[in-house]
Amino acid sequence: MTDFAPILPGATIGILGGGQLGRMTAMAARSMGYDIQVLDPDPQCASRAIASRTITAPFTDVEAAQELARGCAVVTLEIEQIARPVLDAVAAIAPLRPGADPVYIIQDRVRQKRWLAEHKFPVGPFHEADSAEAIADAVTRFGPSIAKACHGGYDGRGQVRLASPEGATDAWRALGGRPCLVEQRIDIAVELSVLVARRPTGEMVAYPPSRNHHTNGILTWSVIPAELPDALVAAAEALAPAIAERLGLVGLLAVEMFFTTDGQLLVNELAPRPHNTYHHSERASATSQFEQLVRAVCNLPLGAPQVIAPGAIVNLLGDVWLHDTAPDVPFALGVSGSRVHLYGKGEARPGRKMGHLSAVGDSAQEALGRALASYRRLSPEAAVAAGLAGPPPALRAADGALLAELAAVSRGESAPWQGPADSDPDREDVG
Ligand code: AIR
Repeated sequence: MTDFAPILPGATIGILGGGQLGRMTAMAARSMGYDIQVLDPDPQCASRAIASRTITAPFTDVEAAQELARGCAVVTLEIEQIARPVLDAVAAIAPLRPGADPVYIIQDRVRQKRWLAEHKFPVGPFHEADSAEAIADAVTRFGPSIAKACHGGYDGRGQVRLASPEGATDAWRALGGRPCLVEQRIDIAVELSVLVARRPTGEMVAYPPSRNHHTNGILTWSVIPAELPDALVAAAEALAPAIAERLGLVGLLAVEMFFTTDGQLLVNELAPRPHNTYHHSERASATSQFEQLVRAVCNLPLGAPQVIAPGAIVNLLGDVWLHDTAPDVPFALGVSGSRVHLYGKGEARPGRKMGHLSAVGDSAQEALGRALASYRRLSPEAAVAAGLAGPPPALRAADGALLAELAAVSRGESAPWQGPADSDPDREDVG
């Protein structure tokens, strides 16, 4: 039975995972008077500085996770790759929020896609592959595709792009000869995401969409508000809570979406935790995603999600530290409205998320321009390498196909998503 008693400040919150997402959640929890304990395989994990106790153990260690749960009023997580026996063992001792089932569905890419399709949520064409031949078959059918490892890949890892079936053997090998998901490459007009918070009572709030830009599968920048037509915003803001409710998840759910060049709104992937595309919420939103997670898992009233100042972030990957010139933090901070966020990770590796720059402004365009200007000042070499040395992208004046589709949405000629399929036979059973 769900326990609706609020978990009050002074209590201890456990977090499975101690990376940057746990660290920023822990900071918010500390501000609200909670204590924090974390479990992470890395003894030097980013949350260590904030947590009162760090248990060093792999995400498969049931006994270590039980030890964490015994000391906590509630346990949440900041990475979804936690073994199912660990999730179940924790849930038997303390409330596990988001819940073992939603995490189990989301943590495997094939299971997640299958679940979305079965529940009639809009997804692009995909195929499950357990051999090089199966990958080749999928690419023959789909054309240009992307193969993604079912498990363990995040931040662009465990993904291989395929232009033709000839690449299948190499892709299969590169993914370690393990089952994978093959997705047709989509013609994307806009990448966006919506963050939802859900309490044990079922109450939800959805944040306005964030507009995102990825390079090689890793987020480069995010900006809010997304500067998209109202109809598209409304469709995205309805889609994400419908998924959270159907999953029966408690905590945060980030839904990454594509708006395609032919006017469809598709779900790309789900994350049952704080998300990189809402790091601007610390500055741009009435309630940051990290505070919101604490409120949701402690069953406190959810905070307002609205934008109080247009905001943007640019990620700082390990590459920034690997160029000849050291990052110039003082110069970067000279940009009006900018702030630097560093995660305290000891080792800079290419593609590793080490921190981000944020900026606020009078408009989304200004906030993004400032965050990118700050990035160019921090590391001109990294800006050139990341393709961010030129003028900032114009959020309102994109290419012709996008403008045509967005105009059709604005005129009401195209509906990006029609709402949950009420005829879904097992609608009642989930939640
Ligand atoms: N993370 C979790 N899923 C996706 C991402 N990016 C965050 C979590 C996790 C950290 O990345 O905060 O703990 C791991 O970062 P790294 O650089 O140690 O691999």
